[in-house]
Amino acid sequence: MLLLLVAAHHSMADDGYRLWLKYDLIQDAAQRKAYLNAAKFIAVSGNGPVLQSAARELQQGLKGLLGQAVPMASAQGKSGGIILSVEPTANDSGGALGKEGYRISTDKNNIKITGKTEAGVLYGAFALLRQLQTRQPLEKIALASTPKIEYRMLNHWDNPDGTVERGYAGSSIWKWYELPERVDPRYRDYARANASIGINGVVINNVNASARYLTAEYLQKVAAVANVMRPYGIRVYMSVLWAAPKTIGGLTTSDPLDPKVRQWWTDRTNDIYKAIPDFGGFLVKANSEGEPGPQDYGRNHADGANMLAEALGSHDGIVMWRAFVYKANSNGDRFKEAYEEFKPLDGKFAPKVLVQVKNGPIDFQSREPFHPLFGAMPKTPLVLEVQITQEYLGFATHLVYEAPLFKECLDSDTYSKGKGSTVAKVVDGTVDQHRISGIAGVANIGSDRNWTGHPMGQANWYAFGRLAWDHELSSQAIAEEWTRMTITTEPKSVRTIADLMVKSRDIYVRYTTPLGLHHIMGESVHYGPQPWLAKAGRPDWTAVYYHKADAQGLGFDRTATGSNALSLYAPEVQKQWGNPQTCALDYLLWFHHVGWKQPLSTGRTLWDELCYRYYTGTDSVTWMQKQWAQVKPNVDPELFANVEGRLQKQYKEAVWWRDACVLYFQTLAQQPIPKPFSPPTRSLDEVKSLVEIYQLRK
Ligand code: BDP
Repeated sequence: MLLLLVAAHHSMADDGYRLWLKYDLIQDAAQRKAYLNAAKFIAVSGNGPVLQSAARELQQGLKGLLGQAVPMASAQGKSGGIILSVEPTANDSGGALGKEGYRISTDKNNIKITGKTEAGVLYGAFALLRQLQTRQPLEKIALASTPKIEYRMLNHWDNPDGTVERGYAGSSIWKWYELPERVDPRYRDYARANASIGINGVVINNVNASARYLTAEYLQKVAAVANVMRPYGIRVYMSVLWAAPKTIGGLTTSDPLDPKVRQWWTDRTNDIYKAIPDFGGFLVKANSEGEPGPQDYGRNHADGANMLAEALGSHDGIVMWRAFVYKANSNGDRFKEAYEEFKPLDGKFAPKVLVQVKNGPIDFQSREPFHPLFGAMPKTPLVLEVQITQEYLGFATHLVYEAPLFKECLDSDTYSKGKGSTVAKVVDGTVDQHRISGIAGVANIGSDRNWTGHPMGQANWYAFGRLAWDHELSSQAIAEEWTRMTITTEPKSVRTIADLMVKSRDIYVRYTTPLGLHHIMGESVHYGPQPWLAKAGRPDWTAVYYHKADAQGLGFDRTATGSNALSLYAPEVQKQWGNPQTCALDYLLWFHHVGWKQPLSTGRTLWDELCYRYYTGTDSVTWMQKQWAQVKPNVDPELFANVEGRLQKQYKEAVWWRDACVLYFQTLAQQPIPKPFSPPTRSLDEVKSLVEIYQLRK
């Protein structure tokens, strides 16, 4: 009996593999019946592969949610079913549906899912399933949606040897050694998950690229992956190594203006399209962090990007050229470097080139001002790159829901064409009327059974996709939707979990880098605090370069009296951040060196405010633990315990961050820890020795 009970309990445990596509039986019988009435059959007009995926997903989803199979049938003379149809000339009420948009309407007592393309219908099928998963009514359903951004991409930083740069969820999901003969069924589940949130492109390999993917052997493997992605409306892209003509092509140069080099890329590109007819294009990291690039030959980024655009020729592909660059020799402020290299090239890029810009000017910190290139390159379509994998956000240990971070950047006003020229509108092309637009998220996906290591990391993958589709969705709405689909539909628990998620990023910022501190994390590994780091491979890899703490105060003066990086922004933005008296406290130390005893708008001095944030931020992790404890009755036990354990660890590490930072800054500020907080119980040396243990992980 006991054994049986244990077994029964075990079979219910949720290992997270199914992500937000669980399709568990709806427990409320009345609700189930209402849905069944509207889903008596599925009819498909057409038989393209993407349409087939839509029908298959609906069958699988409805069977799980409703507890019985919904048959495929012809709609002739029937009602109460779901009809999928591609209508190239379809219009929605407001205007034309975009090529990937969908419309769900009620037509003669049937639910009709229409799109101009098969992909549109597939997105509509997922949208309909989402209605059931979140328990919305289906009567008189009328929804229409078109993605605001055209290229919605995941960037994998995966290497051929199966490791993942900055990956915290196991190894790469791509098993190159098995491909192309064995195709892991997991690839299809990956494609389903992406399609369900509208992602339509995946760069399969690391931006610090290996040339190997361009070899005939690997092209067959990549083609096998592309074959699995295609029926889900997803195209495959590659990161390329700039030096490939030399390393694998046997040429003596990789100069983009050399005719032999150009021919080599054209030939390779043609090879790729032979193997993968719908190949998406190239992503390039060049002349950045030691990677080769056109500057090695005295050429610029536009020369390099345009050469690849030329190689793409009449193939339907694009070049995404990254602006994440900083010079080998760092004099000055790294904040300004990408701007200085790229701004003069605006207007020089070929039409197939998009420049891919990180959300902030430094490097995926927990809070950054928006990158000054947004709004500064009106003639060039810019791809916004965000990092989903939590390199600077506590890996897969800390619970940090990233939608608020993404939104903060998307909603920032660049003022480039007057008020309302937000980063979102620069990126989606509306501000400067671009024909193409893109957004990319560095994936947090790995071979762990639950894909993302931290179970709540799934929400970051989900939120990225939903915002890539529609940047106007709110963080709160996405958190609630994901929670309902993934964890529980019990209303109070949904609210508690979504609330915890939405607040989690600010809490993380408070106990790690409050008030605009940045880049004070552990060297290379990028984990834990190391604000005392004064020596590294380059000055701009240290912490002291960024916080500039001294006996007088703290923070990087980027106004005219300092590096003047602030001058890269529009005058309205300069005004918003230029005065330390009025600059939002969240950005204060990004732009100002502030005296320790300087009173802030909160009434506390800088030193007291800093301590206040480190201490209350840490205490907030206890609050997160309490919130999580409350939802226990409504959450799968395996999932509950997983998150509970990680939160315990997160608390311990919040204390580590707090102690390290207040003790270190105290050596310069020479101020006591303000009441009611108690000084750390350990010494700075003790905390420093913890970092050394972490550094062994390098
Ligand atoms: C940094 C990562 C490094 C990446 C680099 C990039 O630490 O591993 O290669 O970004 O985006 O944040 O190229």
